Amino acid sequence: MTPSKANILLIYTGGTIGMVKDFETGVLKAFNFNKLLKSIPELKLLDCEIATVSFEKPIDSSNMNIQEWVKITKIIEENYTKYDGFVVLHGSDTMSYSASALSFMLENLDKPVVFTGSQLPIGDLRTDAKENLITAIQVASLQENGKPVVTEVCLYFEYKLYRGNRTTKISAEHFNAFASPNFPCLVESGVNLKVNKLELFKSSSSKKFKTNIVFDDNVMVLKIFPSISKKVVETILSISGLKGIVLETYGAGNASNEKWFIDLLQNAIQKGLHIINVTQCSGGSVTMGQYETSSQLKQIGVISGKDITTEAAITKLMYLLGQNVAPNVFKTIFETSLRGEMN
Ligand code: ASN
Repeated sequence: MTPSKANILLIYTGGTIGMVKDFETGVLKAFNFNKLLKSIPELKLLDCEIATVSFEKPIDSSNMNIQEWVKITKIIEENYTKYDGFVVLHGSDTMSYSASALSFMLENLDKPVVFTGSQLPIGDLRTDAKENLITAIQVASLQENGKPVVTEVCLYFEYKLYRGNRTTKISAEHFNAFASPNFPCLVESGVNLKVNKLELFKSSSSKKFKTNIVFDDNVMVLKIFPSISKKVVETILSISGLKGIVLETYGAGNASNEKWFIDLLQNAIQKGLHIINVTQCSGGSVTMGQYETSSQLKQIGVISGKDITTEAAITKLMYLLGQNVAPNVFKTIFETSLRGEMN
């Protein structure tokens, strides 16, 4: 018996991939999906069935937010049993945030969800869109013994498939626009597709796929810098309704150990604010207690983000707050890898 062709659902949310230049202003704006598909006759040559669905109003990914993530999640949920894999066309600017958010919204995935996009519009002569889109579809179609090979939320860009919640956008110029500094790539596209099987995420196969669409936006990212003032930190920590902060610190999770700074953080934690320590470095991990400048952070109950990206940390925070995780276990759960987002 010949194996049946994979059924792929292509979800178009917007982004440069489908943009065209406005005649009058010269700015790039999201465009109609059907026109976009006509620009890629190669899609017909792929060995899979492709169905498409588009956001009614495609957006530049700078306008992404929780409501739009829920829209993508609902599309996947409603079509989950009908398709073998999903490819999400998305702007590159916030693609790492969306891939991270979706990794938490989609639980016990047993099918691939591959985000991709491009740096140049699909109609551009030198576009990177075609390779990204075609290979993303091929990756989503990969099957072994009738089962999808990839069963997680990923991001495909410029010959590499990454775990989505490990990525970060590193270039506004190069086609190679993403990096996954703390986790190896899952698939490399050369003459063949080389799958790094050992690194693929395996969710518990006995558990049923479900979605978590309640996210809490009472969060923020605070990047510290030498000379950050007491007034600024005090004002931020007293924002009404704020429930969690991703604190971007130096190196292995270090920050000033001036008394006013530690006192402000301690006070906020005692009042119930969750503070996550992530590093400003593009690679490596937070290790609180390695230096004197991080020992107090550990003592006052700051949560270690370990080697998580800021994108994954802020979306995980929104997710866990949305789940109403009890304060006494919040730290333990945050410090546990839920979708392979940290080591
Ligand atoms: N501004 C675009 C977006 O994120 C950038 C891109 O897709 N390359 O929607």
